[in-house]
Amino acid sequence: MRVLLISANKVTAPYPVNPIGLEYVAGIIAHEHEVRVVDVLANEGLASIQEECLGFMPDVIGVSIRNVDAADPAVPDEFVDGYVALVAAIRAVTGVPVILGGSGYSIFPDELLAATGADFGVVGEGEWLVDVLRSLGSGSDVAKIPVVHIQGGTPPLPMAWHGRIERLADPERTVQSHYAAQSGILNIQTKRGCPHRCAYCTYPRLEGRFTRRLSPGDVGAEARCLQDNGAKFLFVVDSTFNTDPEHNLAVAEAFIRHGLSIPWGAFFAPIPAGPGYYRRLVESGLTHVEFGTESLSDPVLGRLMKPYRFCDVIQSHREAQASGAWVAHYIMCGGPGETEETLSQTLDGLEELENTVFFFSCGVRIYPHTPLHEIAVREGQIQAGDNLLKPVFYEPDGLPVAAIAERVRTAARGRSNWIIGTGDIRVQRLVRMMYKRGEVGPLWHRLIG
Ligand code: B12
Repeated sequence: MRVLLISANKVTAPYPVNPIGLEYVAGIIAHEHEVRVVDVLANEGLASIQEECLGFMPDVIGVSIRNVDAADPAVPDEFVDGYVALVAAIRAVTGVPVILGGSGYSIFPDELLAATGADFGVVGEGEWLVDVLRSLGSGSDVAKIPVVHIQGGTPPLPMAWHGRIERLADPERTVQSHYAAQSGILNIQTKRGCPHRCAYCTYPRLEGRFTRRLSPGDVGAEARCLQDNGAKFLFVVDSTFNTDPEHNLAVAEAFIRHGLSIPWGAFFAPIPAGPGYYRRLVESGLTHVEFGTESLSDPVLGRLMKPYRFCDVIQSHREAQASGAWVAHYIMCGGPGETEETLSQTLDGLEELENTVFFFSCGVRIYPHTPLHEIAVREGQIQAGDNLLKPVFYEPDGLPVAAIAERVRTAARGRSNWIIGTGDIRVQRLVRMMYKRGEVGPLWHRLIG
C-alpha cells in the first residue's frame, strides 16, 4: 500500500518541532509499504498537502495530532479548527481512509474523531498501524485491533507496543531537513514510559508506566545519523530523562562512541543524582537541563504527587550547574492546595535558584484520566463526563487563576529570565530573529544574566 503520513502541527513556539512520532510510525510500516511523511508547516499550507495527496496517490492517509492547545489560559485554543480544516481538505481530493493518531488525539480520541470526521484512530503508540494496514489489506475488521477507535465506538485504552521500535531516518522521505534549517534542533528518544504519577499529567497514559529502554547503541548511531543529516542540537523527548540513570549513562557513552559532537538537552525531574552523573552527561554533550520542578512549596509538591521536595530541587540545581550545564525550571502555579501562602513559598524560593531561567504556567489544565480530573470531579469543578477538549483549568480553593497570573506577572516584571508561557510576542519575535541570523538550539540560556 502507499501510505501518506501527515503532521498537522502548526505550532512554532517555543520553536517548530520535527514530527518524530510520525518517523517512528513510518519506520515500522516502511518494511511492508511505500511511505512518505509530509507536514503542514514544512509544506506551507493545505493546498500543498492536497497536491501531495494527488501526486503520491496514497491508499491510506494517517494524520498526526500532537497539540490540542497550548495548555495556557492566556493563549487562544484554536488548534482543533486547523485539524478539522486539514481533514476536510484531504476529503476534498481523495476518498481513501483517513486515520488519526498522536498524543493530542490519544488524550481526546472521541472528541477529535467526531470533530474531524476522520474514519478511525489509533490510540497510543502508532506502531500498531502496521496491524491496521495488514487488516485493511486483507479486508478483515480493523475494529478488532485492540487500539483502534472507530466513529461512535468507545475509545480503547492505549496498549504498550512490544514489537520493534524503529525510526525512518531517510531525509528524502521525512521533513527533518526543514526543521534542522529552522532552529537546528532535531529530536531523539531513548526510552518510553513514565513511572511517575504526577497528579495532572498525561504521560503515563500516553506511554505507559513501565520504562521500555531503546538500545543505547542504536540511540548513539541514530544521534550520529541526525548530526550527519544537519542537526545542530538534539532534544531528547523522553517524558522524564533521568528515570533510569544507568541507562542515561549508557546512552551518553554511546553518544561519545559514535562521535556525537553537537550539544543536547532533555527534561529532568529534580531528583538528586549523586556525584558525577551530570558531569558524565555533560562530557557527552549535554548543555541544557530543563527541570520539571513545578513548585517549591512542599505541601503543593505533595498534592501534585511529585517524587521530590524543595531540598531536592536545590540539590539537583546545584549538581547540574556544577557540571557546567545550563539549567531552566518549569514552574506550574495553581494546582490543588495552592494558596497565597504556597505561591509566596514558590516565588520566594526561586531566589535560591541562581543563574537560571524560569518558565511559568499559570493555571493547570485538567486532562481526562488523571488524578487531577478525579479531584476536580470530587470538588464539583467539572462533571465526570464533561468534554474537556476546550481547555478547563483547575481552580484552587479561594485563589482564582486570573489572580495567580497577575501575581506572577507582577513578580516577573523587570526580570528577563522569568518567562510566562512560551513568552510574549516580543520574546517569540526575538527568538525567530535569532534563528534567522543562524543561531541554533533552545536559546533560553541567553536569558541568564
Ligand atoms: C518533548 C515534548 C516537548 C518538547 C519538544 C522538543 C522537540 N524538539 O521535539 C518541547 C518542550 C519543545 C515541547 C513543546 C510543546 N509541547 Co510538548 N511534549 C513533549 C513530550 C514530553 C514528548 C513528545 C514526543 O516527542 N514524544 C515521542 C514521540 C515518539 O511520541 P509521539 O509524538 O506521541 O508519537 C507516538 C504516538 O503519539 C503515535 N503517533 C503520532 N503521530 C501519529 C499519527 C498516526 C496516523 C498514528 C496512527 C499514530 C501516531 O505514534 C508515535 C510512536 O509511538 C509530550 C508528552 C509525551 N510524553 O508524549 C509533550 C506534549 C506533546 N506537549 C504538549 C504541549 C501542549 C506542548 C506545547 C504546545 C506547550 C507549550 N505551551 O509550550 C509546545 C508545542 C511545541 C510545538 N512547536 O509543537 C502536549 C500536547 C497535548 C496538548 N495539551 O495539546 C503533550 C502531550 C504534553 C501534555 N501536556 O500532555 N514539548
